[in-house]
Amino acid sequence: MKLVYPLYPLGALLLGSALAAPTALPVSATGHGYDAPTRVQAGYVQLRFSNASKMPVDIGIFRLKPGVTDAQFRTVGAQVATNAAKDATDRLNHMVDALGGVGDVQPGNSDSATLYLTPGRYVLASLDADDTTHKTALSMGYFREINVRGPALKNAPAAADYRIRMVDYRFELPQGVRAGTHTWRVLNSGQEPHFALLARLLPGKTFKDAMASLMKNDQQGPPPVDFEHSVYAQVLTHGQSEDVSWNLSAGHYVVVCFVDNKQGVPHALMGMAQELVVR
Ligand SMILES: [Cu+2]
Repeated sequence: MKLVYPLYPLGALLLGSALAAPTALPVSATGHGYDAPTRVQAGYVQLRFSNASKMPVDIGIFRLKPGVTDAQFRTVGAQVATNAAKDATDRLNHMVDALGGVGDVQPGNSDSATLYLTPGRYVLASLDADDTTHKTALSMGYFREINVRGPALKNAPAAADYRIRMVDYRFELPQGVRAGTHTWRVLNSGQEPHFALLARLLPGKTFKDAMASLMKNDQQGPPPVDFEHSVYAQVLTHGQSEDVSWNLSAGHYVVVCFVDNKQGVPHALMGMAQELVVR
């Protein structure tokens, strides 16, 4: 029996590394809401989001702060979605921590993001609204509670290919980015919440054109960037990061954050609009 004992730590190590992948969290959009588990273990989680509905849908993960109710989240979330109140984003930030998620997924498609969840009460939610009808995704059912239970697993993902670090109010962007599918770690080292949206400049358009368009409130004519094929990492509270996989074609991109400050000014107009070259 003496042999067994010294072998045990090695066995545990091998077993440990085999189990070290982020926990899968499968979620699908049905057209009437999210189909999702009601609980998941704390640690790194790979949100695997598929869209079985007929409309593009996104998903964000939010940890409710103590005492915050579902109803409060939904009320303020709807105000954020419809730009109904200048300070709605700020009020929501005091109610939740934003842990990331997946940007708009087209019908029939899927996408994933790897993020870290500590134990607590969470909601899966979309803070989108239809531009013309102002109908919110929340009112269509895109709101779901999920419990994250401890202890947290030690299952960190492998290092990402590229990294975007967000501070107040700037992006630290990687150099020498190659076209194709790569993993990106997006992390928020600032105090305010931020997100990163990458949109390619349309042929013949410059970063200056994109900035001029951002400055104007009344959008006339087509935008100078391809918003339709943009990719983005969802809103992250300070200290949070998420890993996403993006397939970028070569070109010049604008990286922007549209989170509003306390006065309702988008961060994009405070320095968080920068150029990224993909070759
Ligand atoms: Cu920002």
